[in-house]
Amino acid sequence: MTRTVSILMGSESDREIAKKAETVLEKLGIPYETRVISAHRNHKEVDRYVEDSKSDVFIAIAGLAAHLPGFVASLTTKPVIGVPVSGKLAGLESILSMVQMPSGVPVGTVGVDNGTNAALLAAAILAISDPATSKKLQEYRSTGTK
Ligand code: RP5
Repeated sequence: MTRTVSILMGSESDREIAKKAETVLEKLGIPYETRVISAHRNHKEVDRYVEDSKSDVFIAIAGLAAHLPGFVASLTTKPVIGVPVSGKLAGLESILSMVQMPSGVPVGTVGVDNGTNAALLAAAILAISDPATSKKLQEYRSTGTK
């Protein structure tokens, strides 16, 4: 069965971070789809998207009062990886919104603007049940590529 990843971002302004994740997933041959979808502006759309999605892992990229990762996590028990985006407080506001999710609704959080690590973590999750992805991930990591 093909495993897929959804890359969600709160705004078009987050696109460069999403591209970092896309680049890694492409190198690892992991199918993905990317959407601009805001927890603040289109929450019903986010709800529908997550409900209907066949993706195995969600990467949610957001800055400022970054509710997207937490909202996605509230809608699914699949893994949600949050990527804080550098904003008014250098991304501290968004990193805290992800790291400080209440117990019971986790968002696995990577560093500020680190779409690369989000994709590598998503790949690591998929690799648990997919030997081909595991092999590609080991090769990628062994090259030291950032
Ligand atoms: C968040 O607010 C987005 O994820 C983005 O990082 C930030 C700024 O959004 P825009 O004002 O550029 O739409 O919702």
